[in-house]
Amino acid sequence: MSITRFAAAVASLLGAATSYAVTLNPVADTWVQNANFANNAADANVRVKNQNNQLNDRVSFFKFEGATIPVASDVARFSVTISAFTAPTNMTFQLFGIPDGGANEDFDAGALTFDNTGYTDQSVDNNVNDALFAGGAPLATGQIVAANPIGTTVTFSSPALLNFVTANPTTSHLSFALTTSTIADSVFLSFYSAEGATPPALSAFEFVTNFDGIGGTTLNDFTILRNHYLNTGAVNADGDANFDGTVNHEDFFLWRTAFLGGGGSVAALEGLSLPVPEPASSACAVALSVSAIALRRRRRAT
Ligand SMILES: [Ca+2]
Ligand SMILES: [Ca+2]
Ligand SMILES: [Ca+2]
Ligand SMILES: [Ca+2]
Repeated sequence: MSITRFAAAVASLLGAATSYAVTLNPVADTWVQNANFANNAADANVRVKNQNNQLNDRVSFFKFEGATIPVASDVARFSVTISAFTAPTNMTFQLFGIPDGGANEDFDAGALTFDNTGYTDQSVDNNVNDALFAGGAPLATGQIVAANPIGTTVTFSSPALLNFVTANPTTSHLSFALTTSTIADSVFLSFYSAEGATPPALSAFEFVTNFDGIGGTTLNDFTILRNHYLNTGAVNADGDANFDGTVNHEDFFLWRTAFLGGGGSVAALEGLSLPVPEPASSACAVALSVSAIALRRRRRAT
């Protein structure tokens, strides 16, 4: 084995998990408002709004440098965090992708206005012309409810978003428009901008079930997952295969798929069990390791 190949093999065994997950913040963002020509590029917030009289209609724009997005990603997520929410109401948001080479894909946040974005349109019900965006429809939608406090994060994730993100040429920006389809005259909603306390984030990653970075996906990785099962604030090394911060049944399913796909035996699953803390989640856990839980119940019954 050459030194280069040996080094690559060692790197592979060490399993640098961070190379599978990339989280980006915008290189630029801003919000535009109908009948308002203020420059909002340096605002610590971005805003969306949809009014009956159209005057305060607001749409936000985000630009990312996407060159480091893993092309084999399994999931892509876009998230924004509420920074202000008065006269709150239940709201639905639409995340649109600006096509490669489309108008203002490389927008100048300091110059963007409602009149010159190329996409904003007060005559349609969601303030943007859907047909001009990638795929002619929202890549993903997100919701908040009136009770959501400041600090609530809204996450957008869908196959269309994943496709948009992974198909982006590395020479091209990843740019988005965020609008709301909810018409509400008095609501005042802001999300933190790139200049704010909790910036918008675009993440893309491959599932990683080799939690210890050693020897592929093995029973040792299951032990790690079990030891952190139902923990929040978790990282991949704790068993969080899908990078959502929680170790749960979804991560177990991913581990199981990878374990069996890598030649692990079904028989090896027989003796495994996971904590079952509450009835609501036990249905999932039972589905994961039926035999193990059935055995435990039988033992308890005797
Ligand atoms: Ca900004
Ligand atoms: Ca692009
Ligand atoms: Ca491993
Ligand atoms: Ca997880």
